[in-house]
Amino acid sequence: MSTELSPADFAKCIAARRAVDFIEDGMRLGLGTGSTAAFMVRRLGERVREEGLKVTGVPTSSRTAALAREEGIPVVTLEEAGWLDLTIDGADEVDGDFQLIKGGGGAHLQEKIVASASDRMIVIADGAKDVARLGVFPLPVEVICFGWQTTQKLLSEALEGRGHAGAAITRRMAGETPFISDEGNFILDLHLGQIHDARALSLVLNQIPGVVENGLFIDLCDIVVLGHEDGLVRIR
Ligand code: ABF
Repeated sequence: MSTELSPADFAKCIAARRAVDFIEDGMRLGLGTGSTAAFMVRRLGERVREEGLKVTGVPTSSRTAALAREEGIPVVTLEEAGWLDLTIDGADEVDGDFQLIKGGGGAHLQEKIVASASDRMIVIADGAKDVARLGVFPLPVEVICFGWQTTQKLLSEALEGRGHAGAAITRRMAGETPFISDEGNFILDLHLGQIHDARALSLVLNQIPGVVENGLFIDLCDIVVLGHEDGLVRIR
């Protein structure tokens, strides 16, 4: 496994595979999006095939749904599952209070809904995602397309009032065209540098007209599984 992977992917892979050990027979699972979550889905597929593990999975994106089906994992909708025992997902940053920045993969809206519908959430990541303070990674905010430039202006004004005057806000692109989320919305990335009060900022952002959801995950993550390039996996 470690021969063909880059050091960072190896770290992601060992974290993802270790997290799958938390999965028990009969669980209803939230399946995250991103490269780390993809390692998790593949390992889960191995357990389903080799151990006959009985689980159902609710994917957080169309990409994850396709991978889960490819791995032979029974896929259901969140409505069909009703409630989930466990969500396992990646992150872009995790701090010492288990607060997260997510959404680098453009799926934080579905990911936050699925995580909120779960008894527990495990975040899997390579050690580089473990930070003292959130904010170096640009904070994704999903906004509806209608009036997005007005929303961008209102976001900028709100950030000015929170000590982020002049912070860049960029519309995420997919090549030459704007990135469109699975729900048909735009993603604006907020380049904040560091976030002093993630909980308060999250509340402020979601009050702005046109904002659907932001990538700050507060009080959702229960366990962090971090993989390191030396092969060590740390769980907290
Ligand atoms: C998804 O995975 C996103 O919310 C998060 O931004 C991303 C992390 O991607 P990767 O695992 O590829 O680093 O959960």
